[in-house]
Amino acid sequence: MPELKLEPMTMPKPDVLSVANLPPFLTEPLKAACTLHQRLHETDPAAFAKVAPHIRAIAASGESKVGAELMDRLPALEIISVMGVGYDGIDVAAAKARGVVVTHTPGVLNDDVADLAIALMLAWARQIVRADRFIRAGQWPTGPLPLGRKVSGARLGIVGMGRIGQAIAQRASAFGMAIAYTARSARAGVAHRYLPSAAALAAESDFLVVITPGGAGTRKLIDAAVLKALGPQGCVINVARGSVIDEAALIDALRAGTIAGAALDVFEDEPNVPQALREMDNVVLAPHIGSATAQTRRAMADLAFANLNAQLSGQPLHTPVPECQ
Ligand code: 8YV
Repeated sequence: MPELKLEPMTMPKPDVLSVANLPPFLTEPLKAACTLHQRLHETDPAAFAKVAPHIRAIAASGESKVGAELMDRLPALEIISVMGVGYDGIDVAAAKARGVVVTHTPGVLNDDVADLAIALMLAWARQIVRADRFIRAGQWPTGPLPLGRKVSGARLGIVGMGRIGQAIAQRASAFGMAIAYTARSARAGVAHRYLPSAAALAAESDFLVVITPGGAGTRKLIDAAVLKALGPQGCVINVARGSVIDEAALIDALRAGTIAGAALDVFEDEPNVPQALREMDNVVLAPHIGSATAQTRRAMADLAFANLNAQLSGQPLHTPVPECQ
């Protein structure tokens, strides 16, 4: 009688939908542990319709938008794992209503985003980008670069005093800056001066750094009135979300000299940056690189994977968003 050979029983790999352009150090472990469908809902709707009922997890970035319509097509969905601290693009209420947990990656990117806020402030005030262009264009022999602005000892207003806001304050203290902040309420354990509104803070700031979460609660928080309060010597630095600043009002204020300048890492409609901003000399621009170092992106990817893996293997989550705790 021929010997009977039994195939070992293998558990099917869970189906995961990626809704972002995620780095290989996240997609590689995902591919090893799961069947990864890279943006299939956008690239191949027919194929997506077939796998949608089996998808148990979404892998997203801080910029991803995941609404109720997509969730409705995924009846087996258990988790949306965001590789990013911000999750304003995820409809968390809709997720909770469907029993779906949302996780993010707080903590591991504080240093990088705070470093970038300081770098942008210095780049604007000390005209680093302009100085570089000046030399490359062969202008040094024909005249000096106009004088810049002193940062050490200046007044810094921080809009949002969470983990990253505190990391910015810590760095600014080393520059001898006079630090004040605004937030929904004064933060216990933070010694800096609290002001109850962005306008009140702006009125007493040379540099206004915006680092508050995005979403409906902070949309256009920095409006024409706040920019007017900041005044003609003031500079606004945004490392939060484009939605927090009224971009049209910002462009008007920069044009009219209502404020002196801006240093921006985030925009209302990324990756599209208004032509008006791109043409202005008193603006420093960066393409949303707050957490974009190899070390930090890897740490974010590890945490995003750990959360997804924990959910799919029935383990406790590492960093669910506050609403899901
Ligand atoms: C990244 C971010 O742009 O953490 C956030 O909220 O905005 C960023 O760090 C992105 O999420 C990287 O995937």
